[in-house]
Amino acid sequence: MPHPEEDLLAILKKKGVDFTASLPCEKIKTLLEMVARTFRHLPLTREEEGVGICAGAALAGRRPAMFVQSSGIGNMINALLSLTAFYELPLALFISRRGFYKEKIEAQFPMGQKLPAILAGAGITYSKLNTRNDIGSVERELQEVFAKNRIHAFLMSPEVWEGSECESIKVDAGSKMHDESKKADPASCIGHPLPRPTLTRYDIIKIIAPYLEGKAVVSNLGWPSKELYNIKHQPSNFYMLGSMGMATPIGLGISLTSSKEVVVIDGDGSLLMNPGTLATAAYAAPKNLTIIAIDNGAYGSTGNQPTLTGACVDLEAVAQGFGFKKTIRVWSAEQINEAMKKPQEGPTFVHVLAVPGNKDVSNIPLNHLEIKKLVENFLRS
Ligand SMILES: Cc1ncc(C[n+]2csc(CCOP(=O)(O)OP(=O)(O)O)c2C)c(N)n1
Repeated sequence: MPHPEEDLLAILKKKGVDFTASLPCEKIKTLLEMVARTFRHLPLTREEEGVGICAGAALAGRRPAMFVQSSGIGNMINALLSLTAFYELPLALFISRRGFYKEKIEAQFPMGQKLPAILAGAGITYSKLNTRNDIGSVERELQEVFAKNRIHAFLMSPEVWEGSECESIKVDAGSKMHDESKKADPASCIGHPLPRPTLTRYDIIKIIAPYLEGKAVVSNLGWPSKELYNIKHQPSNFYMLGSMGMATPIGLGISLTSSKEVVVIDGDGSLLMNPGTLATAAYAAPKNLTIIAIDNGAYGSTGNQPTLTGACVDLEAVAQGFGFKKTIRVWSAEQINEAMKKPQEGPTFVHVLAVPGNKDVSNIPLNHLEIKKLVENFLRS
């Protein structure tokens, strides 16, 4: 019976890996749960910080391993070269390689397909794990990582996990992905405990949909965009298909250069990946920008792994701390309607508390260039 996740973790244990960090990819969600249960594990807000954290752990004598999606390498490359490689520190990178095997999301192609060339260009050695039969090769490479203090990337195809009989535990916000002993006590965190919401992202998009009419809308990658398309498609919707963390920056760019009203539908995980953009938005202060942060406390599009908003972060306080003067927190249909009705001079930050969950809706039948054309036509009209 195939248990590729267990086989991989057995090798990691044998080679003394004792510190792990991850940012989720849907294709390795079972592996991530098992890593978090097996090793000391830190959930990350951005792949790049993991490089720094693992460098610190390596300095203290640990044997670190990171688990990320191929897209995440784009967020890590400078730190990998100017920190880990430069100081000759060990780091094992387990990369869920997308854009390569039975890929349905075209936005995964550019990074996934060019990854070997990017790593080769950066002088980072890599090996390909195409099927579960390749897992055995990890042992030799891991030996080298820790003996010679270097980086090695394992490019793991989704095919490796096909037919796996490893059980996926049900992941809820607050599940085992967080090391409970290290978790902040919510009562000691500003704004926490947050009110208990009942609405899902889909419910919330349904409520705000009438207020989006005729506005430029930038929607976050993954399920949020699919749900928005199914609830209210309009030519002025910019559906992100990749580039996590860029929803608010894109909306900010539009609002600064066009007279249209702009609404960003962002997510907690994505805002935590790139929170500095809230400072830039507060500083630039476009009046026509509304950011709707749907905070379900989870990476909803990759399997509901909890984000830190469920543990210690108050996104409304974050926006205020970065300089937003107009912020509001809402969690019921009445409150959301009220917040959307009020004609506001922005920039406005609407923190909408939600429960995790995706609506089973169809894919967006437009490709990236069609989406771009429609939005360009709208913005330039
Ligand atoms: C750089 C990068 N890292 C990881 C991913 C995988 N990924 C895609 S969507 C997503 C979760 C987004 O979570 P959130 O912003 O909270 O929105 P939700 O899906 O919960 O609405 C992740 C981790 C990615 N696409 N890019």
